[in-house]
Amino acid sequence: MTEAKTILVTGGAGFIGSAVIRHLIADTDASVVNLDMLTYAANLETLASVSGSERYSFERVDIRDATEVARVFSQHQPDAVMHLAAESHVDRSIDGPDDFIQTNIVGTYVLLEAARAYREGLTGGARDAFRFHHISTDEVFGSLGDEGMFTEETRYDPRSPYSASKAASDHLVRAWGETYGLPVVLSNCSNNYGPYHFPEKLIPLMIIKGLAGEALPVYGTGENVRDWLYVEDHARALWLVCSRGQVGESYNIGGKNEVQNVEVVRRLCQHLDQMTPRVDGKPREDQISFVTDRPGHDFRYAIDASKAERELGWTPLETFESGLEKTVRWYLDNEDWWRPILDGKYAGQRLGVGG
Ligand code: NAD
Ligand code: TDX
Repeated sequence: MTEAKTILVTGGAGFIGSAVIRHLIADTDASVVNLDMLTYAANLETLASVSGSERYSFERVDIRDATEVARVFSQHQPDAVMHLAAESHVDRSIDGPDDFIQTNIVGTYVLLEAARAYREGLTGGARDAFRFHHISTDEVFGSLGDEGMFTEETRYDPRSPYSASKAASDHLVRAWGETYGLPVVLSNCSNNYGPYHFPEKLIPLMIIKGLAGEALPVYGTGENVRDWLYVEDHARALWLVCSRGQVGESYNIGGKNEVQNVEVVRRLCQHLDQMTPRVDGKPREDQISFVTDRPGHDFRYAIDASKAERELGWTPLETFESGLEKTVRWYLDNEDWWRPILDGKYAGQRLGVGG
């Protein structure tokens, strides 16, 4: 798909979608249509650096609204869809799975049907070049023990309402590829971190609580392992998957940064202590508090990204050390971005303890 000109990005007002849009506007000549219904997780200020571009437009639309989604396809005539819109927080899926089923499964179905109908109306090169790229997670593969890594061949084994809904949407996307010939590509990525991350997720929550002198709630023993990837490295990978990936294929994306949760929190504390020491001079590690575990807490994720490296020439540029330091610095410098979230949408309370 070398001729792609207009990219329909769903969920572009979220954490990863906004990084994709900033990358597309800054580093390619593509035009971007951002389709987002603006849930609690969205923030249009995240797009301030690109919203003035004539190559950017915004549509406030729910992906479950078939009429509106069809209108957006017809009006903007996209060459590709990068589908990121989703409910994304595992803890919220434990407290209330319904939105996850509706948006992640039904919404993806609505989008697939709209893409199929729209592509039927295209001719020649445009029809062949059209792509539907589904952005998914490594959580669809389940939980690893101490050894091994997820590859593209790993059997699906989702264990939370969130990961089950993402697995279902992956299956729908593949089915639309096989059955209707929709040119689909998929990617499954590990944990992202970086600027503009909603403070319900581990890293931004610990930075903000660390600054406030509050307890840092580490679930269970803190020995669970996540494989961290800087969000801008993911955004570059996603554009490579969309523009160069083979139709029908999926690509695992990961940062080769496996770290235990408690170690992530310790490193964040050390960065904060260096950049802005506590008034009493004590280390923020003292604030770490081990709390009741997440129900069904996956033990370990680790991604083998060699296919994306080999076939797409992608490699992460950020190390975990440099990325974490940049991230802490960003939260220190951008309180005007996250403070209103704490005051309105989410105040940092524990989520997902289950019934
Ligand atoms: P996010 O929660 O920050 O953003 C999601 C965006 O989708 C928000 O802007 C929200 O308004 C929008 N949205 C939600 N429901 C919608 C609907 N019904 N219609 C239209 N828009 C809707 O999520 P994120 O962390 O940026 O994740 C983006 C995608 O990447 C998701 O599909 C997620 O599953 C996947 N993913 C995330 C990670 C991660 O570490 N965050 C890792 C791998 C994959
Ligand atoms: O307060 C906390 N304490 C804690 O110990 C929080 C919020 C989390 N945790 C643990 C749970 C996980 O083991 O930290 C780890 C990371 O938690 P999250 O930030 O909630 O991410 P995770 O559940 O791993 O899922 C993320 O990565 C994969 C994204 O939210 C998903 O959208 C993505 O698919």
